[in-house]
Amino acid sequence: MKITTITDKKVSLRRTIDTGTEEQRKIVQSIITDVRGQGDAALFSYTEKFDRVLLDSLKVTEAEYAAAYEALDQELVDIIREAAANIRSFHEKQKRESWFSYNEEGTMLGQKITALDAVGVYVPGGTAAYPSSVLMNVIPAQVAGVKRIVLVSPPNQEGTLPAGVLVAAKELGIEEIYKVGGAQAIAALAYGTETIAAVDKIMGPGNIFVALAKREVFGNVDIDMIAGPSEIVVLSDETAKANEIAADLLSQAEHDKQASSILVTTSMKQAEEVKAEVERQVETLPRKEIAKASIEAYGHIYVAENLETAIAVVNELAPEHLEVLTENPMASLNEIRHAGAIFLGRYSSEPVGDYFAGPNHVLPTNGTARFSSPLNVDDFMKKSSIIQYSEKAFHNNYEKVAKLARLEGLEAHARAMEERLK
Ligand code: HSO
Ligand code: ZN
Repeated sequence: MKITTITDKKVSLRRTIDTGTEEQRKIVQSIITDVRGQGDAALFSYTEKFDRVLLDSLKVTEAEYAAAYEALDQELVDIIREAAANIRSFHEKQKRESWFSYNEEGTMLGQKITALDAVGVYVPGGTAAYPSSVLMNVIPAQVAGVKRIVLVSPPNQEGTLPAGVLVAAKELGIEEIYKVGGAQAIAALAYGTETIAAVDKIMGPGNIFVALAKREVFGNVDIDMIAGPSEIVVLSDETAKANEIAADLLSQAEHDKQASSILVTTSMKQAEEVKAEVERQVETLPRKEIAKASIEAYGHIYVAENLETAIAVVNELAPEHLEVLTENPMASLNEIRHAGAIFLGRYSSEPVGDYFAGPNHVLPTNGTARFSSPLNVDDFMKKSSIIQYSEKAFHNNYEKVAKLARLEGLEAHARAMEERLK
């Protein structure tokens, strides 16, 4: 890990989003065209081509669910239930109500809040098929009141999905789950096929083809953020323990070779200890190939001259996850402006948030915490404005409206007002 000393508060450390190559975009466009033209047939043939399995049905069968429960310890099922309850209760607090307000002229204005009708959640394949991400994407949708929630995920070589994903889905009462991944799954969700009816919004992370497909169908349907590789920044002073910092940095480094794990500290002594600890601990990890590559390419330690400068660096990075391991974490909260999730103190190790505490683990990456928020209930709801003018309000105001209309040269607008005086 490189160690850099920072004395200037104006550092420039932004990451940018991978927008894919021209060739990748072309592939994605032709997959989408095929799915729109051929429906299910295209899904089966792309699944055979990319996932190397020929399915006879896209739907998960009851036998597959039964086998999934068989494969998981009851203790784990109970832990999934407890995590789900924590996540649900956190998101229940976010739920907003419609509101209506009356003025003395008898006019009523308001906002009617309505859940989306149907959403699709993409669950990536391989080792990134996380049951926790099923919980994090589905529960806020359920709290919002979304009636139809569809899961899609690429099948493994046996033509099924990981047990943890199936159990998490079943625990949440998901009824539609399809074995299809990649750009073809996104196209199916956006445009519909014989088996998969189209949805209104597509959630969930995926590889570059999934991300490009989401961009491509955006507008026809809504999408969530385009998630980048996981990021963690630890902000510390000399009171934090190097071994704990190193372990937390590695927790995100193991996600992805492109993940970024950064320490911003006020102590050079600690910086050197953390560097040594990361090098020691990484060797003991099952996913050391990934973690090492990530640390090598994107791991960094910044030593700031004081806490103020350190916080400026953190705000510049605008990380997905920020751990504050200083003597008084709460005292810095006010100055921290940009981070997806902020973990205060040594007992709030990042994985607590990934799995269990309740806040969402779908968070803004790539510095987008400057302008966006964790996945939340609002992402599954939309608003309609309500306008009910009274006769009195109309008579007091129609002329003003007509004048504004004529200022814009829109005579029919003005006459619509005046028609009511006849
Ligand atoms: N840290 C990841 C989420 C995750 N971690 C899932 C473990 N499983 C992105 O926030
Ligand atoms: Zn994680």
